[in-house]
This record gives sequence, C-alpha cells and structure tokens, in this order.
Amino acid sequence: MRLRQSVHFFFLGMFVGLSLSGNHLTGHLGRTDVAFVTPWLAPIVWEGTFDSTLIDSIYKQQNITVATTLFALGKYTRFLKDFLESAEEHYFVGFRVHYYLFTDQPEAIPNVKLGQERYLTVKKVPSLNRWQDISMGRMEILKKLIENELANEADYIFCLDVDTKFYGRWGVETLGHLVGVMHPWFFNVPRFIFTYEHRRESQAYIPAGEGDYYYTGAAFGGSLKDVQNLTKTCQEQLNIDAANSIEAIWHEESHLNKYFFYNKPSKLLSPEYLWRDISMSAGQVKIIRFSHVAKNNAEVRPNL
Ligand code: UD2
Repeated sequence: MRLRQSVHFFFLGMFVGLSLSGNHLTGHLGRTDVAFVTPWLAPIVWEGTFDSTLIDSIYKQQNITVATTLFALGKYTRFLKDFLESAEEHYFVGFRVHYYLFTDQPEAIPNVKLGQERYLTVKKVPSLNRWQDISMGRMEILKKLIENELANEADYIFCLDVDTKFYGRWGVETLGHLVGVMHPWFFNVPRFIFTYEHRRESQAYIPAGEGDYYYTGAAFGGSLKDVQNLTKTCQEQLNIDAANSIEAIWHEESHLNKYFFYNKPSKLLSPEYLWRDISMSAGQVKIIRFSHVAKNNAEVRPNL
C-alpha cells in the first residue's frame, strides 16, 4: 500500500512539474500585435518573444565569437565614438566580439576602452569620392575579409552601418544562419510601397507584386558561410550592373533584398534592431535597441 502511494505521488509530482514547465515555456512569451514568424517559419525577433536569460545560458556554453564589421570613411569617423561606446554597453555583452573597422583615416579612430574579450582591428582602405561607391563597395571588402581572414576567427558575423547607436540589448537572440533586419520605414506598409529595384536591366530586379519583406542594408549577418555567399553574390551582381552602366535604386540594399527574396533568411529581426531615429516612436516597437542617428547628408557625405 505504502509503495503504491509513493508511486502515485511520484507520478503526480511529475505531472505537476511537467504542466508547470509547460506553462512556463508557452505561457509568457509571444505577442498578439505583431507577427513573430514568417510564412517559411523563420522567427521574427521582437521584445516579448524570447527569454534573454535562457538564451544567454545556451550560447554561453558554445564559446562563440561574433565578428562585427563597420566602415567609417571621410566624415563618418565622427560616428565611431558613440557607436563603439554604446556597443560596449549593449551589444553581445558577456560574449567575445571582434570589431573589424575599415577606414581611410586610421589616425581619426577614437580611443574607446573595450571590455574583456572585446577586440578591434583597424584596416585601411582607399578614400572614395561617391558615398554610393563606399556603401556598395562594402560587399566586396566583406567577402574578402570572410574568405581570407575569418575562417578560424569567428562563428558569426554582423555587418552594421556606422551612423548608428545602441540603446538597448542586442544579444544572442539575433544569431542564426542568415539574418535580415526589417527596414524601419517599411515594416508596416503594403508590399507595393517597398522600394525594390523594378528595372529589369538591373541584377537587383524584383518583379512587381513579388517579394516578402523589405530589409535594411544597414544591418545583416549570420554564419560565416552564409554571409560569405551573400556578399559574394551581391558583389557579382553589383559588378554586372556596373558593367551595364546601371546602379540599383538603393545600391547594395537593393541587391541584398533580391538575395533575401531568393535565399530566405533563417531569422528576421524586427525594427527594434534598426530604428529610424531615437526621437521617433511606433506602437509595436516597445524597445529601441539600435537606431540610425540623425545626420545632415549634404554635410557628411563627399557628394550628393
Ligand atoms: C541606406 C542604408 C545603408 C545603405 C544605403 C545604400 C539604412 C538605414 N541604411 O543608408 O545601409 O544600404 O542606404 O543606399 O537603410 N559610409 C562612409 N562614408 C561615407 C558614406 C558612407 O563610411 O562618406 C559608410 C558608413 O558605414 C555608412 C554606410 O556607408 O553607415 C551607408 O551610408 P549611409 O548611412 O550614408 O547611407 P543611407 O543613410 O542612405
């Protein structure tokens, strides 16, 4: 009798334990005001859709390194201090990060104190006269960096615009094979508004009425292998366009959108991960983690 009772209590205990853990895993996460999965079942990361403590503990066991690239040519070196200081406060805190900074003026790099296991490598690149060429030229430089230097140095890579600043956590919840960020101007508008390249002559062409999301060129990432393929493909397409004397409407961002249309990202980041300007708000964006900073294009760019 005593044995039967203790077996009964054992199974009752297991049942209670299981239902509590079931509630724990399903009861608290998720959003009703935004989609947090794509039609191809890739997660879309929004505040309220992940448990940061749990996800940190999973990746802590993997001893990962996140390479992070940024470009600061000409007057864009002025954005570096805020970028780096805010990244040290919010970006993959507690994880190994290696920044790779491409600039035409290494002497203008501010002295920012980096945390433990945080590294910065500065690489000199030639100055260019057109901002469009600087922006587009990133694809080729990134491809070469991954191919020639990163193979045994990093597990993941993120490629970020420098005229930006972090305001909240950007952590391991963003990691995946191929990661795109929803453009902050287009995450809640119908597809016909998206500024895809619609001229057939460009390699970035996406037919009218097609496409999934509109992704920003200011932030993308993933595994080294996937981002190598992305940068290689975009560079090849940019070269074909250049040979045909056509420049896609939004430069490499147009090619990135074409790439993501035919190579679906395995994870999408909501506009929390690249907002327009910290002073602008939006209902669904509960936390601004990373944001474009307001800038006077005519003053900072080498050309109009
Ligand atoms: C958008 C994209 C950007 C790129 C560009 C292409 C967003 C938020 N950003 O930004 O990623 O796809 O369109 O048209 O969607 N740079 C320099 N020196 C310069 C000019 C540019 O270093 O003189 C670098 C810098 O890293 C900068 C990046 O190129 O962050 C992109 O240039 P941008 O930020 O001026 O382009 P923008 O704001 O039109």
